[in-house]
Amino acid sequence: MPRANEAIEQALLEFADLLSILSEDPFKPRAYEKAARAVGGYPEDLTGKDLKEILEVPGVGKSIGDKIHEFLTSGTITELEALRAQIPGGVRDLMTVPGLGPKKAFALHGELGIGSVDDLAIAIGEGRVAGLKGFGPKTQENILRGITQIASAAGRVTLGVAMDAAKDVIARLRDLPGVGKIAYAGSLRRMCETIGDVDILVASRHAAPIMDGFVTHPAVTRVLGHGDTKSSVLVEHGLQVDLRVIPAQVWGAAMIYFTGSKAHNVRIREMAVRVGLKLNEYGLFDAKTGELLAAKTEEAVYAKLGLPFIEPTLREDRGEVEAALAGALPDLIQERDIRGDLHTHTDLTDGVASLEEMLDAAAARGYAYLAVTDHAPDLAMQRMTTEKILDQRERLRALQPRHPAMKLLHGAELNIGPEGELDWPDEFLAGFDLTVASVHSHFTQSREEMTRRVLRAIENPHVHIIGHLTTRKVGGRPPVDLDLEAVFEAAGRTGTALEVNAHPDRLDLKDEHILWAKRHGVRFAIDTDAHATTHLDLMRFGVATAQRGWLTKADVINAWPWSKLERSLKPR
Ligand code: DGT
Ligand code: CA
Ligand code: CA
Ligand code: ZN
Repeated sequence: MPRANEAIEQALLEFADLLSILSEDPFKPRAYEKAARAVGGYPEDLTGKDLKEILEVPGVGKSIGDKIHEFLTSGTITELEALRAQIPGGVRDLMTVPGLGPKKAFALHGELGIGSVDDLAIAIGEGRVAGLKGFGPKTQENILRGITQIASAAGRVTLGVAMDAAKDVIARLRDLPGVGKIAYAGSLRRMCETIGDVDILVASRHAAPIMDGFVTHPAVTRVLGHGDTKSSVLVEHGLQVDLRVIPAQVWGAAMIYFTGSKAHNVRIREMAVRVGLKLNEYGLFDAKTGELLAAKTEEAVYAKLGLPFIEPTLREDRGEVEAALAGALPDLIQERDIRGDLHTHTDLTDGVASLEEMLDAAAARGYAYLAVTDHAPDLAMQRMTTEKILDQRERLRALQPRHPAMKLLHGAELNIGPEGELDWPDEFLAGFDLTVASVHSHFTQSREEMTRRVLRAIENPHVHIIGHLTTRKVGGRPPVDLDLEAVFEAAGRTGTALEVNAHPDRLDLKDEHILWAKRHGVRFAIDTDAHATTHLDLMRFGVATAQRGWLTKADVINAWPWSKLERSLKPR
């Protein structure tokens, strides 16, 4: 089963959201938010824990602890239900639009009687919303973008959610008798940013007991189909999981077929046809005689087509077949190439782990360096001060001897202000080993303003990395409006690295942007932006996204040895 922590985190975040609408107290919602994050990042599964154990989670006091305990024992929180009941359904529906907060939702509902997302789109189209205070053309445009995004994300989940579900199903099926190979294929294996459904393949000669084990999995909420060789179910988040049982002799051909993408399959099938072959999920055949030429492994099938193995993250028909034919496939960055994380937080700001815990967790991953980059003062709610960050620097330096194999870097995540200004003057910035600069506010500036703002940060010699450039959330907040061509040109010219934020809710830069930026000679930093020790493991999603952007380890500064990275951090 998935950990209870994520469900609790969601419930507490909703609690915080509802409180921020319904109560005047600005601090209470923050306490719930902080506790939610702490539970989400807590290494231990809270399932079955008693109140005393729950109170060991940092940031969880008696009142929140009671609610968590209630959730664990009954599956719900009475007070949360009561809060939900106080918000009109129409307002809640409107709040599902990314970028539409509670205040605006209440105004639309109360003053114009708009009670659904569909109504809202119509009302904007008819010009009815324009009369409302605070709903200028820019705001309306943002709302419409948000609505479009909901439509295109409908029925899909993030990579992180799909990966958890797939692992959960595979863990249970793996031990069933008769299960040989088992693996996920489809968009999940290609590590796409959103997943429509999870495709799992099992090699076995006895499908029936495997199908039975699958459809009775405790995570299954509905059985859509229960067949001899294929079954489909729904699990949490309405996610569909398809399971196919195939003979082991055709494993490779089936894996290629069901990994896709469809466009990649079409390309290689056409290649086969041109030389008198036939390719399908059962193998590669001589079209005339029907003789089976290859099927057992992906390598064998590709080889008979005259191709080297093509990594799943490249199989999007973006030139990988041509590159493979020319012997010019990129030597893709791998997770083992990553030598450190350059964007991480501690409990000095909104992280949930202490400095010591973060360092220990990074050391356990075998990192050669780690940058601690807590938020800077201009993000007011984090209450950072110059004194606090200097004190942290001293503590970090004092901890260095405990980590002889890992270079500790003291940094900060700076805020790129609306004019491109940063939190501290240059002299102070020069004192950091490394800085990340990110946009955290004023998301709706015009393209010209936003581009000027980001370019100023890129040109600042004390900025080493631009964090989550577009600020988009997958299936949530839309990206800011930026002249990416100008940004990538400047980043390439100055050597300021662009982040590939590994969090599956962000994946920012995303694959297409990485490909585009790479053409300008941009350097990248694949970072987790960890707010908990467990988040350091999200690195794999960042690496996969970098692979989808065709990056090699030479492109990625945190795959460089410390001596090379150190040289690149000197002010330009
Ligand atoms: P998704 O589920 O929308 O995130 O994306 P996929 O790529 O997982 O698509 P899905 O689940 O419909 O199918 C899994 C793979 O099966 C797909 O990547 C390629 C293969 N496939 C499905 N339909 C076709 C087809 O009509 N022709 C070919 N050549 N391959 C197909
Ligand atoms: Ca799929
Ligand atoms: Ca499917
Ligand atoms: Zn951050």
